[in-house]
Amino acid sequence: CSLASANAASYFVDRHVQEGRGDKVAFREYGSGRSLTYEALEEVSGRVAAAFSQHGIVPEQRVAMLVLDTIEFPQIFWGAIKAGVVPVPLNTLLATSVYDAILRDSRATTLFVSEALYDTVAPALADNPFVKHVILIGDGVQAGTIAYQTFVESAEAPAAAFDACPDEVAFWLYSSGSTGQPKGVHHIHSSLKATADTYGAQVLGVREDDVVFSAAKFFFAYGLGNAMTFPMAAGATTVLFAGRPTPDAVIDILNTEKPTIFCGVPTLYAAIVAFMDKSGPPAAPLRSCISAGEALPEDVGNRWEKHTGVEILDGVGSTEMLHIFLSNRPGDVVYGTSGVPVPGYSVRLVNEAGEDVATGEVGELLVQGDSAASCYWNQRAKSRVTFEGVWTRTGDKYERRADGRFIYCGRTDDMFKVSGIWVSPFEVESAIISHADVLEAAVVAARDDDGLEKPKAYVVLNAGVSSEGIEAALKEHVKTKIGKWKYPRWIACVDELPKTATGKIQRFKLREDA
Ligand code: 3SK
Repeated sequence: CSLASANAASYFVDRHVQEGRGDKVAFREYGSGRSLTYEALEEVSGRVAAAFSQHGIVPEQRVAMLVLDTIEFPQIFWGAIKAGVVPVPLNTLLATSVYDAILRDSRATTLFVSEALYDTVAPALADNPFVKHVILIGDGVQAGTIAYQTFVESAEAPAAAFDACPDEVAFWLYSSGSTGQPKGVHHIHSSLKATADTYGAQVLGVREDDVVFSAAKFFFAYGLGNAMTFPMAAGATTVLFAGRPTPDAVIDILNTEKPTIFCGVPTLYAAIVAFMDKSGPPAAPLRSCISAGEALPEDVGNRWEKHTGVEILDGVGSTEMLHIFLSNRPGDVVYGTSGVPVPGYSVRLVNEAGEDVATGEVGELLVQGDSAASCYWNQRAKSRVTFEGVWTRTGDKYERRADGRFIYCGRTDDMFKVSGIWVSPFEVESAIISHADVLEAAVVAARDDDGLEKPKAYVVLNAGVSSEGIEAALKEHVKTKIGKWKYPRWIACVDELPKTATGKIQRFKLREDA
């Protein structure tokens, strides 16, 4: 299986120059004026690949990337892949102790770090036995580090792509850990094209003339597909933003960069909708908007579409499957559902005995497709229960409706029974969010005086709304919307909900408190 063309960088990067698309801008940064053409990316990624061998960093070694969404990210990511070195993009919002754990777990020999993130990771480097090279991206200087520019210039000429096998590990991602336990997920060279050919081309339909902006960052599998591999597969352009995607920042990017495709997560869509209620929609030529990370509340989808005139394709994916495998389709969106399987993927819903459940019943979602990860690094027990032959367990509970659409019911660990009937926290949250005074909600099980489980809600109210009388109003609202036994017996108004960096609510933290 020794084919240079199986190296993912040959397809995503070098092919564009061979096909005469070298002058096209692949990436441009919002706010800085910096950009990168496909030809420049081919050249610099080749130099990065050569610089690895210059520094004794050899194929299969891991290089950690604590890198913001700037043009250096694709240079390093593809440079590593070209060299057969394994890039490990890291969530840029973690704490020092988590970087310490991940750097040790991955045994990365090299760390690329954006200057702004250096102080957070530096204490984790002090007694790390594996990291030999720290490469600093930015204008500053730090003792013991190599400036990125110096690293790139150490290469005399760009290197050609390493002869990779399609099944060979190309990169790792650490799962965002909604349970608090990051795991190194192994992805192979062919998986990148597998997601671009399926969801990227056949659902999102990215075209060469598209300009894509993803509020989800590169380090998240969702952002990596949205902003890197899908636009690059089509020869399109991506707008990069290194900062925090607040509603006003996103609206400004939509107004000034004029993307045709916008990729967000439900929390952000909810906040932008509240923002647009006051200041109106942006003037962007959007033709497609997508959402993932968690299920999009129906009300948020409807309000976004009312403001912008563009539907949101809500879908579900996972770090293990690399991107979205269930999705609504353009022109056939039903808010409140996750749509239907993406071409190239098949799904099953199973009960605890592993038997397929009937239409209308809740089961755990299993998925099959070519982009599945090969394993979790050094976690055999977890790998065996997640990757069962051709099927990957998602840990999500779903119901398949008679029309074939899938309805999210919560994580397997989050579901609970009230009076013997399953309650999906997500369904209760959706009902609460549909109240005009509520921005966000999270529901977990708490025990009443009899030791029985009942829903407890944590609620973030819209700006300026008083919490007086809200408890009774929300209880009544939920009762009428979804059924009497599902209403939250307790309601706590909070300023914000605990979330992973990618926007998933960390219900395990709320359960500890409940
Ligand atoms: O959580 C999701 O829905 C998701 C989607 C695409 C890629 C990765 C993830 C985790």
